[in-house]
Amino acid sequence: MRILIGELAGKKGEGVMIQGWVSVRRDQGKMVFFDFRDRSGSVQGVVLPASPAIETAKDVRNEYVVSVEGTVNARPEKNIKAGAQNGDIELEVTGIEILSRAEIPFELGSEVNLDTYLDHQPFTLRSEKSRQIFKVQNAILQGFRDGMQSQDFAEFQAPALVGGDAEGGAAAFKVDYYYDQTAYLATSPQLYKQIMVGVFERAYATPKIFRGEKHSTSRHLSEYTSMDFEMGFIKDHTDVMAALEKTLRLIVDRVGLPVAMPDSIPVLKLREVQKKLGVSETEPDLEPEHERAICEWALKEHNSDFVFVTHYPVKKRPFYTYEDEADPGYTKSFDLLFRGLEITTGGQRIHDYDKLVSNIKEWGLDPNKFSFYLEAFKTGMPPHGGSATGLERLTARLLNLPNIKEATLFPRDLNRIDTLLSTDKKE
Ligand code: AMO
Repeated sequence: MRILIGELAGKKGEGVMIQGWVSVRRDQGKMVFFDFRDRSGSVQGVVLPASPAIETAKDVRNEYVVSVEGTVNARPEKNIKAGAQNGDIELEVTGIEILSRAEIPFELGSEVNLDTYLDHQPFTLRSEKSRQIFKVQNAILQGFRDGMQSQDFAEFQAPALVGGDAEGGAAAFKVDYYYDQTAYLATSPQLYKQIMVGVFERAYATPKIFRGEKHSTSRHLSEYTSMDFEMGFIKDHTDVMAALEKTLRLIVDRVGLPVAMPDSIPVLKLREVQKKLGVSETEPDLEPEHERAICEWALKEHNSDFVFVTHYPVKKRPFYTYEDEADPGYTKSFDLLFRGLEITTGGQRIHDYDKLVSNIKEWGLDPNKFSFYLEAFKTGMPPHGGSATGLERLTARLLNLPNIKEATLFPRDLNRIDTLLSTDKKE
């Protein structure tokens, strides 16, 4: 029966069978050494000249998938690798069965440029570094779900096929629907998560989001995963920020990487940020270099990798954003910046039906197209708000990866759907 490589340490002197990949093969005189790996780790194997497996061993190359039988031996004192997994044992191989041969484009883990890495993802994703990145991503998503559930939010499945863009500004991909109709891929679950406040009060979702980002940057994808939530009966946007902060703390805790997160994340109004940075207060948003600069300030002054920026101008935000009565012209909305990059947008929403209809018109949109959404408000909606955090952006910043594509399993952008759009591969 197969046992995992991670369990070998407790099997000294026993005969075992493991299954996995060959990471490295080394020939030393008449002996052959291997590093075998499976999902639990790696171990060194040695095939002695007299082993019945020696002929097969000579045939086995890197990345072959093998089933290996052998005895777990203590390593000679001089060969012990202190601190390394299985550093004090090795597997004396008595049998190897090749389950799959492999032909590799280059050695796994070699430094290749990003395009080559992405072109070969079915292979390159197996490297130690990539596996760690996506394990972290797995922990983030699980942490988000647990953080939400622990605050009494219920998960719902947001639709990917929608009638139009919910954000009033994001470029939506068209889909040929039945009977010559046009549908779109969702640019946000915004309208649906608000509708779900009427159902669950507190709802969250982790949908795929599609945006026609016709520019090539290190922070934009055409398809990304969004960690969305929405909650009813709030006092204002600060309740949303508190729920988000609580969940992020849990995520940071789970991931276990060093992150500067003080007891309270600094909060500044957009105009305060602009004043600090010497930028005109009439600018409606922050440029990437300003996001970086204010994050540097937060780290220096508050020992925080995070900073909330609130009160974006009414006209810069989508039609559903709540205006602050105490600060007319500005909204009860926020962005959360993390290590120089916006990772979250959120805020309080308008819950008054008439105000919402008049805003839709004012934003140059057609209220008839929003009648389905508007029914939620017509039929009674509490004060509410929520936010959305980009999974890949958070992963990239947590791991200090310069390009979001390194934190995306199968990135889609202007020039890439796997290798489908590569110019040299076109028919
Ligand atoms: P927004 O459009 O700011 O807000 O998106 C929210 C977060 O999603 C991530 N994000 C992206 N990640 C990768 N590639 C992209 N092209 C991309 N676009 C956005 C970012 C961003 O902060 N409905 C509102 C949210 C809300 O108010 O609840 C919205 O979609 O991390």
